[in-house]
Amino acid sequence: MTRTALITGVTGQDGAYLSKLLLERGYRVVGGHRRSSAANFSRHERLGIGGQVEMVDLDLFELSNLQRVVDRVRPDEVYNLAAQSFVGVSFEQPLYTGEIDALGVTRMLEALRATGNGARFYQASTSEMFGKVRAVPQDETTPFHPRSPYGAAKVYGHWITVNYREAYGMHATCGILFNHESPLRGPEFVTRKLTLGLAAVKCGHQEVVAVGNLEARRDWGFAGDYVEAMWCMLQQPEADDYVVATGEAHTVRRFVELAAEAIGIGIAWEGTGLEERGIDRTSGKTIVVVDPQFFRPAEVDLLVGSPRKARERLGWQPGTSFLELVRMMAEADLRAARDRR
Ligand code: NDP
Ligand code: GDR
Repeated sequence: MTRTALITGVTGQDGAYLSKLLLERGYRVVGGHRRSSAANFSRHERLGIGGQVEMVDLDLFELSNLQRVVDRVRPDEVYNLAAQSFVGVSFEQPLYTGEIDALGVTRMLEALRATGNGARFYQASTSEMFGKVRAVPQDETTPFHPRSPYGAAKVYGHWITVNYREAYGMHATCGILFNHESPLRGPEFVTRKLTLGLAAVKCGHQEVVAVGNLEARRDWGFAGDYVEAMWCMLQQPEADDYVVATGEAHTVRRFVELAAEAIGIGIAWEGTGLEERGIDRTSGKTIVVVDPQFFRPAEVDLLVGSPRKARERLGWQPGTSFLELVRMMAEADLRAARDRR
């Protein structure tokens, strides 16, 4: 029998990759998207699945809306990917971030509990919950210490999911995913900002790329690999929590260097602190500058995860290396920038 999956946040990076995966596996995929003045399904178009997902209006702000959607759709699996997902903006919009990323999860769980058809639930938890890390690498037992309203809201979303599992026996699982990127990544996140910006510099569309903290270290994987882990989690007989990561950390600085190299630019660094600049070795021009507007009021310096449990229990491992990921993103954005000429 055809299984039905409901994906909230279906228009986002992960929503698009997960839709493609589930369609390929024969699911009926229903996507929840919030109303906006211009519907944006461009990621689905880019993955060649435009029009294949059944779209429903869904906003995590509105409990009655979620109840009606769940009643109508009768999902077997629910992937709760919707969120205000940008850490930087969460400092500017802490209440909205809490409404959606914390209480929104409870609304979704309540809607499912009320329907009582036993749908399996996936919550998009995050490495940002580890924040000021208490152990390196981080795994499922590492205590949380969030460093942003986003991280704090996600900790609530995580624990309420665990609570509904324990209190009501729901098959509710949290995937604690570390940063995952792709050519479909939102342009405000540092990796995509860099690949878009450097491609624009290369094509003469812009002079410089301004960034914040070059020393931040992240465990970056490929989104296409990570949605596979989400699906594996919901196929387990028992619900549980899993870290999904590569186990490798790199600095933002290293990402700049490799992304530039991938499109034929050699970078040399000059100066320190706010005066530091990335220079194009060939032209001698400054192409990367540091701008304090991109610093965060409280920073997460290092995140690196241990994917051991996911490997042992789910048989999951990342299929794309860091270098392959950087090249994939840099080359895609260079091709697009050239087409804009
Ligand atoms: P995106 O920012 O690309 O997508 C977020 C999605 O949520 C969009 O579809 C957005 O809709 C939707 N959304 C936002 N607010 C609401 C709302 N009030 N009601 C319904 N939908 C809403 O995020 P990603 O795809 O990168 O991430 C997916 C999830 O995984 C998020 O919860 C994120 O916090 C979490 N996560 C992401 C990681 C990553 O590295 N990518 C790592 C760990 C966790 P719209 O298109 O209208 O804006
Ligand atoms: P993050 O991703 O906060 O880890 O959250 P982001 O790419 O925004 O930042 C990563 C690190 O890079 C530093 N940085 C910059 N960040 C941005 N956005 N822009 C810059 O110019 C810049 N310069 C340096 C940041 O300070 C930070 O240290 C992402 C989101 O997808 C979350 O939803 C998800 O939960 C986590 O990853 C895991």
